Amino acid sequence: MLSCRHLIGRFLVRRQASTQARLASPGIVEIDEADGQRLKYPQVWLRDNCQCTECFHATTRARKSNWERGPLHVGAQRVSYDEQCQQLQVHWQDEHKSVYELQWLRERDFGDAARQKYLDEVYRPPVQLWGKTQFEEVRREFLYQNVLDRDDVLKAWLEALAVQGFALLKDAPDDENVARRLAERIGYIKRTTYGDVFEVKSKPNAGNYAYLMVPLPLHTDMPYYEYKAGINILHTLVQSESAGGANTLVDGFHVAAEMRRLYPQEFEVLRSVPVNWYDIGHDGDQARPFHSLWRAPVVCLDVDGQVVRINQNTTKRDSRFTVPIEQAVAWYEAYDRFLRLAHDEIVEFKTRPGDVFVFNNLRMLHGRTAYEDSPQNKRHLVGAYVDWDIIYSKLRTLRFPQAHE
Ligand code: OGA
Ligand code: NM2
Ligand code: ZN
Ligand code: ZN
Repeated sequence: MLSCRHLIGRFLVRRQASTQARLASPGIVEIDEADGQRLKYPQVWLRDNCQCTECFHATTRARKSNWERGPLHVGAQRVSYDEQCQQLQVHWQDEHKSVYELQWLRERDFGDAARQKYLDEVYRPPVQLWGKTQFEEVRREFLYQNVLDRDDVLKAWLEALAVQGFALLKDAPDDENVARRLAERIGYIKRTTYGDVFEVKSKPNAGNYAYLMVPLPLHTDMPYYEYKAGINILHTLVQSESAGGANTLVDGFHVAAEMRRLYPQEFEVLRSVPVNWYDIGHDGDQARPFHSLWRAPVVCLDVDGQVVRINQNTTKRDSRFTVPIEQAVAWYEAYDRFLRLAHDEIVEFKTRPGDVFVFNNLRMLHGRTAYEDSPQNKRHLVGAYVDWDIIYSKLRTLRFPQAHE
C-alpha cells in the first residue's frame, strides 16, 4: 500500500481545508468534519489504539504497546488534521507520534449511531421477535443443495437463524449424513454426551424422553450444559404416518418479552431464581455414562439486559431445587405464567422426509406431538448441533470477506 506521502503530489486540485481537529478538555480529541459532524475520542483511547508498527502488529491485528509506558498518563501535546491525507495526527507528550485515517476513526466514533451500527451490522443482526400470528411472515425456506453450493444462500440461511430464529431446508437426500454435512458447512459440529450426531427415534432402552413416542413438551435442548448447544439441526428421514409426530414451536424470546412487559415481577423471578437442570444416564448403545448439571434461571440476560438464553425442559429439571423455600414457591407461580404464555403462542407443522428443521436452541421452545410407530413406518430424525460462536463467525466472514484479505 502507498503511504499518504506518496499520494500528495497526485492531488492537483486543492480542496479547501475544512475538517478541523482540536484538543478538547478533559482528555478528549474532537474532529469537526466538513459536513458539520463532530467526532470525539478519548485521548487515552487514541494512545491505546495507536496504529504505528511500534504499537500495533498488523498481520495479527494485535495491540502490542506496552501498558507500563501508558497510555493512561501520557497526554496529547498537539493534534492536527491533514486534509490531503485525510488523517488525524497526534503528537504526544513523550515524543511519540500517532497517525489515524479519518475513515478508520469514523468507524470507531463513540457517538450512539456509530456504536449501534457496529453492534447491528457486525456483532449480531437484531432479532425479530414473533408471535404465532406472524409465523407465515417470518418462516424462511431454502433448498438444501443451495445451502451447500452457494455462499449467498448459506448467508441468508444463517441470517434467518439469527433474526427469525429458525428456518426450514427442503429437498435433502435420504442420507444419514445430512445434519453432519450442514454443521460442517457452517464450521464445526458440536460433540455432546449424545454423540456428534444423534438419532431421534423411538428406542427400546430410551435414555432420553425424546426417544419415546410420547408428546415432547415445549423445551430447549440441553439446559443442563453451561455451553448449551446453539442451534439444533433436525433432519427428517422418516416421518410418522400416524396422526402425530408434528413439531411445535414458540419464540421463547418473544414470550419472555411479553412476560417482562405484562408481568414484570414474575419476569424478575424467572430471571433470577436458579434452577438445577440435570441429565443423568447413558445414551443407548453408547456405554459412556454421564451426569450433567447446570444451575441457571429460565430466562438469562446479557450485559445489556437483553434476553439471550431460555432454559426450559420439564424432563430435565432436577427435583433438587437448591433455593430458599420462599423463592421456590414464587418461582412455581412465575414458571406457570411463562408456560401459559408460551402455550398460547404455539405453532404446529409436520415435516416431511427431506426436510431439515433448524432453529436457535437458545431461543426457540420446541416440542413434538405424540406418534405411533408401526412395523413399516418408524419415525426417524437425525440431529446435530452447532455453537453460535461458530455460526456468527461464519456469518461475519460471509458478510465481510474483505476483512480477511
Ligand atoms: C428433541 C426434539 C423433536 C422431534 O429430540 O430434542 O426436540 O420432532 N425432537 O422429535
Ligand atoms: N437429544 C435429542 O435436552 C435434552 O435432553 C433434549 C436431546 C437427546 C440429544 C434431547
Ligand atoms: Zn504508536
Ligand atoms: Zn429438542
